[in-house]
Amino acid sequence: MGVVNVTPDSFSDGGRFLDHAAAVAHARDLLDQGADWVDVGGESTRPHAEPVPVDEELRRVVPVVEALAAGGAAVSIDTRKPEVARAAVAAGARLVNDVSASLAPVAAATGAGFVAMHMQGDPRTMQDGPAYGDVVAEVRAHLVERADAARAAGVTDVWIDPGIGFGKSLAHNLDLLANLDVLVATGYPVLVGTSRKTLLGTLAARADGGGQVPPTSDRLEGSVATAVWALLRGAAMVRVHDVAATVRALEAVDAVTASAA
Ligand code: HH2
Repeated sequence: MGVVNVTPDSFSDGGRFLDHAAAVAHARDLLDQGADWVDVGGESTRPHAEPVPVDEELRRVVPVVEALAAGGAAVSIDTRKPEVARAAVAAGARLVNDVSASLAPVAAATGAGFVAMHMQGDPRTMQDGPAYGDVVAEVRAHLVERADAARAAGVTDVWIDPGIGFGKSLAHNLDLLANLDVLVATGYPVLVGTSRKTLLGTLAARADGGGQVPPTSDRLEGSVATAVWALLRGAAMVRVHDVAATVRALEAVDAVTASAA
């Protein structure tokens, strides 16, 4: 799944694809590079982000979804707002990717699929001391409850996502990635997004012997490594900014796996 942020302020590519034509061209590039889905979003959910008014979010995403879906692309809409999810599905999106895990009724009413992602708190405050007893068990329980409710409401295509970086410390993120099999064992397809996130900046600085955390534009190695890790541990899809590099890495790993079989 390739990321298409039609925003001025996304944490890694804010402002680059705010123009509709630039967003559509970028999404087409990601599809050419091997993405199966493009995930279009009009509101940053990075730590401390301020919410975007519904009209502005609609203005950002609907024409982009429409253009891509008209060309046959599998489009998901990354939103927390029912109005935006509804309009995007009407414009051709087939999956509602919801970091608040609250939009199952919209997915059910429109016939779209649904991604329930885990987030502790909300973007404005979620990184102010996130706390869990057992992060893996708590995230699993929350996601299963949301996914079961979505199924019961009539959604047939239901995904779960641990929400890496959404109200989680480095240790929480690593624990979730290390124990992805617990989520995979629920039977719901698992989506994982680590791409360019803070945990990878922290780990890159550690690898460099301490000091400067590299900018989001310089976190490719960790992004690809953790995407490959997630898929090898049973995730069904990864959400990435760098599709070409991820596809190449997977091709190499697939070749080894096929040869070992
Ligand atoms: N991460 C982001 C946004 N949406 N959706 C899912 N299902 N899983 C994720 O991990 C996830 C997500 C954050 O990344 P990005 O869209 O690049 O940044 P921003 O929220 O600043 O636009």
